[in-house]
Amino acid sequence: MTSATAGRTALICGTVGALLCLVAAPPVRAKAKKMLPGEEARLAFAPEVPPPITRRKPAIVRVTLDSSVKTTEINTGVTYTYWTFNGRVPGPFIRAREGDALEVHVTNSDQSGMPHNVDFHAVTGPGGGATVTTVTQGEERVAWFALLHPGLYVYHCAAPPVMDHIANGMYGLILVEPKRGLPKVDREFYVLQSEFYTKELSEGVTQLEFSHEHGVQEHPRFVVFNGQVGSLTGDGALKAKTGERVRIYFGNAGPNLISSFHVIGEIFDLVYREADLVSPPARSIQTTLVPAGGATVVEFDVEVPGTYTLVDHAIFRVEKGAVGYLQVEGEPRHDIYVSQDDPVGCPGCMVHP
Ligand SMILES: [Cu+2]
Repeated sequence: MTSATAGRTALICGTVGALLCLVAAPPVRAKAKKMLPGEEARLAFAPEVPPPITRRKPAIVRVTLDSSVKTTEINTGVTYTYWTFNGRVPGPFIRAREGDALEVHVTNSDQSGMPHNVDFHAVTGPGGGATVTTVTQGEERVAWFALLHPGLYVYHCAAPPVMDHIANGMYGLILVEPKRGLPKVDREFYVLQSEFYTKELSEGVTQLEFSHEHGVQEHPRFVVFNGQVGSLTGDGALKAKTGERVRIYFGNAGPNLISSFHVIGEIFDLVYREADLVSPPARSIQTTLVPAGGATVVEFDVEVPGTYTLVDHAIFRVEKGAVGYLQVEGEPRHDIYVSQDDPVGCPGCMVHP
């Protein structure tokens, strides 16, 4: 057995509850009494979230992350060439369970020739997996990682220069559910904040170019939810009904800014601060800090119908795109919210549409 094979065998057999051994070398496999089951990872693209995991035993969870570039609108009438996982920014939301082994297949369809890889903040080991997943166009690498800690984690590309790969869109979230699962809610949403750094537009040009210099200066043109301005407005607004309980899985890919995540008109009933799914959650929170490369999970009941506004409460960032809506339908609740006069909108203010 080579050292690599022995190590891989040790990982799959040893850290995942000693159940056993999908890729074990023959002598080990022969001793296996029970094979750890394998399954495809549950994936969804923002703002969707894959359904909860109902099994109560560990599994090997397979996921393929393919890197490619894609040019699409970042703001109305303005395009940007994103670097992506699976063709989208943010990349897919991956749902797994504490004790699972993540089997990741990393591929590269990027015709520019750039190498890419994946650093999972959910992974214990050098580079969060980046050091063993670097691929160039046409290559595939496979690695297995034990998911030892429950939580909501950022993943991102960490190929050099790492800041450019993050700044151009190579990130997403992976949820590692606690072994007992999470409490049932009515709606779950995937929202990821990030910023984009671009050069000035020349006259007559509608394609924005990346600016490493503005990244160094921490001077973003856009601060957005789910990859582009307006992703959670208009037809993209989140929807719920009165009486429902909402959970938002909120990540911050940065690459520079800290988010002061707030929903205007709501108070978070629960905040799993910094996406800590082990400790008791905080209660009755107005705004929660989410560091670059970090995440949070918030829950709240929606009692009163109307439009609620997701913002980074560093409020000038609303003008850079950090705004989205949750539209709640239902009967009025005059026992909670009532006025002598009708509400007055403020067209153009963005926070009270
Ligand atoms: Cu990359």
